[in-house]
Amino acid sequence: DETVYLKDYAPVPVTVTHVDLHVRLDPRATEVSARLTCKRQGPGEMVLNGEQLEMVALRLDGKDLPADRYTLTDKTLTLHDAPDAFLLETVARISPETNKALEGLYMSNGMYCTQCEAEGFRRITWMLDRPDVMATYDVEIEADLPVLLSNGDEVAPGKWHDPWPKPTYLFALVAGNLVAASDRFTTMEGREVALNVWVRPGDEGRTGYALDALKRSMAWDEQVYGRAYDLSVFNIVAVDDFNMGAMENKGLNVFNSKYVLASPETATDTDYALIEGIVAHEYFHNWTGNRITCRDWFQLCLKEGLTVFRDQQFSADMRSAAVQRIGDVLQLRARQFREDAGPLAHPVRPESFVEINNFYTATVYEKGAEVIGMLRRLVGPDGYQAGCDLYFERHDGQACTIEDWLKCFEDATGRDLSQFALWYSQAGTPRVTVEESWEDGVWRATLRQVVPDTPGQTDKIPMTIPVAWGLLDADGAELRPTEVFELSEAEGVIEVETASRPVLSVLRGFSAPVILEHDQSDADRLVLLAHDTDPFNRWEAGRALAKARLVAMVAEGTAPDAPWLEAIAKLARDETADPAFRALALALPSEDDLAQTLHVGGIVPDPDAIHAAREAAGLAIAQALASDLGELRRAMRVTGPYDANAEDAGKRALDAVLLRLATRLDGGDAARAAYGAADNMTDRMAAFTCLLEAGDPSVAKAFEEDWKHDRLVMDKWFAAQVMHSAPDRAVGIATGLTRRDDFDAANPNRFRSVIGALTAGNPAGFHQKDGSGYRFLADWLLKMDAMNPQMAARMSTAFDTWRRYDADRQDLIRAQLDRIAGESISRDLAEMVGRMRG
Ligand code: BAL
Ligand code: ZN
Repeated sequence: DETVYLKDYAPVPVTVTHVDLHVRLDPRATEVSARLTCKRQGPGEMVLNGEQLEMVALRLDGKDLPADRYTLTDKTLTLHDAPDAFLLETVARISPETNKALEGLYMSNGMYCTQCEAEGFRRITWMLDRPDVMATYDVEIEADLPVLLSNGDEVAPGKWHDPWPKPTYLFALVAGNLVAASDRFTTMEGREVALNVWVRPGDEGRTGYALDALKRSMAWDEQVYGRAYDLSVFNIVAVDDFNMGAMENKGLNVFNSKYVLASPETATDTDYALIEGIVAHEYFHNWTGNRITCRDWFQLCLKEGLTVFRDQQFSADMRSAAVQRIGDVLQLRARQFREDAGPLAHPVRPESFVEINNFYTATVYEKGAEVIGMLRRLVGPDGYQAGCDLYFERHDGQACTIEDWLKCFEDATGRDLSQFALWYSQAGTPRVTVEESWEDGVWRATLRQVVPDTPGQTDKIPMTIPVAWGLLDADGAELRPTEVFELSEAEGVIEVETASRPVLSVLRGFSAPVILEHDQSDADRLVLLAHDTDPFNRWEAGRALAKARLVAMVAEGTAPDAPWLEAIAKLARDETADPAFRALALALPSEDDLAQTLHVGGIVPDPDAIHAAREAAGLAIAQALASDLGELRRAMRVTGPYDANAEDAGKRALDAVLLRLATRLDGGDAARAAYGAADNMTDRMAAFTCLLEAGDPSVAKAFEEDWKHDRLVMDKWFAAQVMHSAPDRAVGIATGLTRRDDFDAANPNRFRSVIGALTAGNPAGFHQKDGSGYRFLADWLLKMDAMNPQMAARMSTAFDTWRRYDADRQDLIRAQLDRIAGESISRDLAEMVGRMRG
């Protein structure tokens, strides 16, 4: 059994305090010489990790180590009778060119780069590859290449010194023919920092936004968290082949080029917003993750949940806080609620794993961030700041646990957080039901919570749930401003004396990651949609109304009703509301969201019926707004050159929604005009996807002609055709795309742009009842697993909702899961498939 358990944690008997690396780069025969300064801190053998390494030399204190003093396997190097203090020298040979797993040292488009989180360093050299071993580093890189980068400060060409002790997972090395866009930043402590964004020659013109986002992130972390940068240089490198979005290596962040490179011609507003958020996220890790790191991988949320929360705060400050919050909640529900409701549910801090790469999940990241948000609400902004200050002061330079984090808030505020800590250990999305009554001048809301069973966890204990609420009167005037009710038992009651029946606005700002069951009337929801002072709940009321309609359309075959359509049309025309907000309010709940809602309501979701209902609702909204579409779109016209700012982006977002409605009525005339007139990728993609939906075959050809030279834009082209095709054609289109010469499955972005676009972007296409979507995915998972197990394992989660569907679909999915399990597959994929089969 390869399962690792949190309860088994023990510190290492012999640690490493300094690492001296000499790396001589070669595509097939890179030589890594390591000198580790080792120190005993307890009894036991020293077991170093090392995988896919060829041993060239092994010396202890300068002498070759006799064979009886060590044991070497394909995973470990064990030293017998190691002394109290010694220097361990190893020389390893590795082959970066053939490394398609993109873990450890590999090559991407002729450049060398590394990815060490979580356990990639062991593919570079023998080392204690775990986060509680923190060492300083000296690195020397030898290669006939112009740019040689590693962590820390450059002390001579190709020689780097990192004075800040760090775990192996934060190590990085980059070498290649790169050029930098550069700038400077002076920290509040007066430190001069050189900032560089390294890209391939030709891409320099697309670095400005990332560089600007970096400077804003540095200033924000000083202002809001009092955290300054701590080296003389901060490097970002854009890499085309990258499993994740980006990686926070100390002083040398490595990014998927998709999240660095942007120009108005090639990137959309969404890309710009993601670049801003991810640049900030990786930068913020310098304190939450790097200076204070995790004791073990079970504590991953200590750095990830907190850093996601911090990047969400940053984006809210840079843009519209309301729009940011709605976007964050949409993501949370789409990915984390889905995960929490199925066979892959796990606590924010898991208690066991087989392959840690399988736990870089929406639960650890996004629910982890929600837990921080709840903590901040419970202790208040001042308490939160005091707790964070104490955390940075007390734990700088340490590898910590969730207990360490919470203790800082207990000590800073005097509050007992033992019940709150259940958010880290109990999996599953709590359900909170709200029942209202109004009698004899007293309004009462009874709140009840249930934490559902999840794999391996039953009979859960009530948690501390901060429920923000307020009251409006029937005309929408505010009766009670926002307060926080702490629901800490199975049941709680809020009572207010009021002469008239109030309208409740509950879970304002989505104050807790729970599923709310509140049987509110349409009339009350319409009041909230029009008047709630809490913008999140204004949007939420509209969403609840839309969901109720769509569920009835699917389950009962009803048609959308006039009052709802009128309310939506009114909101679309409401010039006092932010266009970005209106765009979000006009968007219908996703097909996957509806499938989950039906499933929870005891109705087996039919993906085709859901798709058809959404189409019908879209058409009805288009008809309700028909006479206004032209004028509304004209009002959204942005003048002047493209700017990625939130205000302009909001106008373009609303215009795109309106164009999609217009396309339902005119068969693509407006979209064709918009495509021709577009001077930026946001408008161009909006028109392109409308034309794909309208079934215009010429547009894909034209787009390809214009952009075939650009890998990132072509990723959009691949994905759009799959996502915006009719469901019964989606698998065929995806299959055709994978047969093209420019479909390179080894490139994660390209792989996701076809396979991920089908599974996540065209649910009715993926769930075709002949099982062709399931077969297509399984075929690709098996192919991908042989190259890049991490990627295959992540993509396999598309199967995790299989229990929602009808018996035929369940059988078809199970057959594919059984087929995969029967093959010789990686530990990564085996763990995922095993959990999904249950
Ligand atoms: N640490 C992996 C990438 C990220 O979360 O920043
Ligand atoms: Zn992170």
